[in-house]
Amino acid sequence: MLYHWLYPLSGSVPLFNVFRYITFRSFLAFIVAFVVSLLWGKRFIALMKLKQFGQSIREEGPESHKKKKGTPTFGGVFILGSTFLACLICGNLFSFPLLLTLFVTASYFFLGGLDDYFKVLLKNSKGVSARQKLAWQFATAILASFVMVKFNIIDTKLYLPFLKDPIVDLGWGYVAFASLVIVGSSNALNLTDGLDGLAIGPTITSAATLGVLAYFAGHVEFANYLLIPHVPDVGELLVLAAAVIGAGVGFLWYNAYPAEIFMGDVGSLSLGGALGTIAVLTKNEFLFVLIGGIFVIEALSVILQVASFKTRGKRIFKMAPIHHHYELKGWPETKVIVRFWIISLIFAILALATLKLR
Ligand code: 57M
Repeated sequence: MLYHWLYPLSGSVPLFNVFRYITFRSFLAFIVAFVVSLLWGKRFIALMKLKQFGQSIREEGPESHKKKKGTPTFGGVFILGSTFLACLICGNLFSFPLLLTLFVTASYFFLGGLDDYFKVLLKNSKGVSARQKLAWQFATAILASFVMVKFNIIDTKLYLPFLKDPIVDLGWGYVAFASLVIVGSSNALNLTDGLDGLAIGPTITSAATLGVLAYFAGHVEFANYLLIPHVPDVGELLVLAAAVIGAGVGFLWYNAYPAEIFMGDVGSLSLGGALGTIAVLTKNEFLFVLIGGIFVIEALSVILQVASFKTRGKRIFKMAPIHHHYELKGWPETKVIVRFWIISLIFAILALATLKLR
């Protein structure tokens, strides 16, 4: 809104010219989201405690998790609330990439919120069924991807890291591919969200990396120089990424071990959806496997564990997702968390390094 209100006045007030710059508005979005998330978080936790909206803990899980019973959840409400507010204040609301990413995020926010509502408030442990969740996730992702292709917001070609030319043009098939990336990202982040701060750490590193990539892809000269596809208007996603980082750091203040609040599905499904959509809109679908490497490893551990158990009757890991495996091996929870953060940081640096190797 500041962009829409103040930038047009820059003729008479030259200072307002700064609102033209995505970098300036991103910095502002980070500050707004961080401060709102930090201040709102404190009150939100107190409210959740008062209402006794706490997490129930599965019996079959690691012993160390039993003491987490009753920890307030729904933290995603103030993460995403602060993110949306920061985008509203600092973003260019005429940017289609920004609007589409906010659409997917809001839709998954609603889905996750409904699931948490059933699980926590109605004490229905199953929440929304897996099938219903997938149907909603795919419907949203297909609609968003269709709009991207139909209105030529992005092309339908696939680009691999290290190669400057696309490998194949999927045509309308790209809608299915993009939807898989978005839904996969949402669910992988959800699986990662099982230890204090474990999901928000890699969310912050991934958002930072994707934000930088969005800025480059949206800038015609940088894109040409780096030999990456140029996507008009996509630079605005740096504002969203910065808002996610700010809100995420504010949330981490409370979610750091020992957590005072969990983000809930309302947070994990929507943040995963947001990252997946940014990866698609910046044409980094494959590089996202590296950027969000922690999410990929967590999801793969579940797929392998379930496949192995079904076909051979044996487990590969002591428990999946893989963070439980390390917990059961005796690593303290904080060691697993910080080591996973370190790995996600290394993945982010490696991903950015690929920019110069084309
Ligand atoms: C949700 N959520 C946590 C919190 C958070 C297919 C199967 C692998 C699915 C998987 C699953 O359901 N994963 C998705 C993971 C839960 O956290 C809540 O859920 C939200 C995220 N959706 O925000 O509201 C628990 O995680 C812990 N937690 C923290 N700190 C945090 O900041 O400590 C969460 C956030 C919380 C808290 O204990 O209660 C969850 O795990 O439920 N299922 C599993 O993860 C289960 N694994 C399993 O069944 N493995 C089998 C399969 C693969 C064959 C195996 O390996 O043999 C385990 N989950 C748990 N205990 N909790 C089983 C044991």
